[in-house]
Amino acid sequence: MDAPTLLLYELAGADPALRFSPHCWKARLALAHKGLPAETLPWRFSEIERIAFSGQKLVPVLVDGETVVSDSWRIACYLEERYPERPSLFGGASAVPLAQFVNAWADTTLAPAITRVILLDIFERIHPEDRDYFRRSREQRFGASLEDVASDRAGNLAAVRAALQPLRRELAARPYLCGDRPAYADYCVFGMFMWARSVSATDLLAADDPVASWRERLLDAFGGMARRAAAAGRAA
Ligand SMILES: N[C@@H](CCC(=O)N[C@@H](CS)C(=O)NCC(=O)O)C(=O)O
Repeated sequence: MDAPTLLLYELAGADPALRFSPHCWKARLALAHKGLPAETLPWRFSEIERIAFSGQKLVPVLVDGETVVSDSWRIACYLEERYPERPSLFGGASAVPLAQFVNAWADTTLAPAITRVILLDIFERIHPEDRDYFRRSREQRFGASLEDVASDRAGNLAAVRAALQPLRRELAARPYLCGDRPAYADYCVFGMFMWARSVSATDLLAADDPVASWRERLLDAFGGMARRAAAAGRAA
């Protein structure tokens, strides 16, 4: 029997091929890990109506037949439950809370630090119609202008590199966070790197950072799916 075709709504830039959301990358990687073909649909900040059927305003949104799931963590849990015969995203029930912790670390520690480095790059890459909303919502969130948030480039980049210390320590001991093979906890963190890679020419990692070889391995995973994706300043 052919695998079903799923739909994944992903945040896109002015160029619809540019898919930069870290949470959408987590969902896309989860689908690839499960070997599930999915049609990925570009979605922009101002297109709230297009995902109104999901009952909320954020992407990723996964549509699997009659089932609609939003939120990357909920999508991963849904895929694990719905497709148990396919490779496990977590490696067993007892590993789920740990993956959830890594996701929380990526969302609450890494993402805010990375945002400060790539904020203006995001602003430049999004559709002109999305810019007013993006500026207003993010300036409200930060309590400062986009330009002020991004002004200390060297300091902001140093903060990201410092925040990566737990990842650096673990990846010195094994090829992936999840062991010999990547799994969902890896994708939670790698999604953050795909976010930066998609919109910004700034490399979050120093050339000799041990995290870089893990990132290279994940760029090559699934036949180079992530490496081939549209990215700022890089040939597609
Ligand atoms: N916790 C959610 C976060 C989803 C989220 O924040 N999505 C962003 C894209 S990265 C979004 O849709 N933003 C729309 C907006 O800011 O209006 C998840 O993990 O999926």
